[in-house]
Amino acid sequence: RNHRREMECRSDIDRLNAPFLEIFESLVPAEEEKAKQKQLLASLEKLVNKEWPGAQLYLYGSCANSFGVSKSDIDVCLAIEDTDISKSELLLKLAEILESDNLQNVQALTRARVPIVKLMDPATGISCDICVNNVLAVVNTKLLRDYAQIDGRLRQLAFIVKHWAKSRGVNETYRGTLSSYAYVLMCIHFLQQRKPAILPCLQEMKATYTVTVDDIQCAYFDKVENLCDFGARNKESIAQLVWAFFDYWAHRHDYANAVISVRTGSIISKRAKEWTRRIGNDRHLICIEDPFEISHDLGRVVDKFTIKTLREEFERAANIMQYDPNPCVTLFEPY
Ligand code: 3AT
Ligand code: MG
Repeated sequence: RNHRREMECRSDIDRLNAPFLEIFESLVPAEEEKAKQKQLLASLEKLVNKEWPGAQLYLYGSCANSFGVSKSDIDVCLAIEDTDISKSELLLKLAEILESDNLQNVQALTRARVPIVKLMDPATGISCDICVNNVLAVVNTKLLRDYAQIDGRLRQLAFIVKHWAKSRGVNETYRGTLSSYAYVLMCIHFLQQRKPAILPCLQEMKATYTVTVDDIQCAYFDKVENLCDFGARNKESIAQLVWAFFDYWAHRHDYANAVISVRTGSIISKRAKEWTRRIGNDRHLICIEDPFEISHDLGRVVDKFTIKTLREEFERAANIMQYDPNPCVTLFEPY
């Protein structure tokens, strides 16, 4: 069991850099698209302020964490204090306001794990999910964005991994596979573990940013402009990193005992977290600790069937990176 396979990287790996970078570039949203998102946010805020003058709207998720591919939906958080109505009533009221302003497909999902209102703006074609007072998501969005500024290879790797996961159908939490947020954390963890490290562990450094959200202290070093040559000693190319990422999740990760933890910049044991037993629906078959909500395992959506699918997909990807003559095509073939 402890016999880890030591695989050599294929000898022509760097031949794949240019095509991987091309894929990355093709996924990055244009400035024009970002501008449209900002416009939509501003007009939504104006509308909301007619009913709730003190309320503010924040972008979060991939449109704000710098891991968003073009044509993504946008995630918006409505921050509102001291309302005397319940969250469900608030969402229903919000839906009513949006609908009367001619926004399309307006739908309040008050019973979802994270209750939201969905809508589509016909002027820009942008779809949008609005949640209420989900401040932790705004903070984890900032953490991801800050990590992305330290070394450009994180954003390249995460775009390629997300694109792979969407192409292969393993980016669907409602079907038991992982969220985009989980994949980005897997990439950050992986780059923290490279030797020499490509990313530091911001939560282990002296805190320059501190907020308390729902009794959770969120604190980390956020002066990332001072860290922009942190990863410079590591010369690995994007093709090598894509190869090593899939090799890690196919052959090196210890699924039985290990929890990946971006918060500590290391691996911790399932035992230490008491994640060894199944409790309710939480099975802990692949363990990814949330950086702030540390009792939250982002792998808990994965069940005994989907863990198999996931691991087969990691193995497929690792094999392709190792042997396929044309990995930049084969990797993303629809399933
Ligand atoms: P896509 O580009 O939309 O696939 P995303 O990063 O926007 O990627 P989601 O739309 O799934 O991902 O989620 C939006 C944000 O919500 C991302 C993260 O800030 C937060 N989030 C998502 N899932 C969780 C979770 N399980 N725990 C805590 N925060 C989460
Ligand atoms: Mg999103």
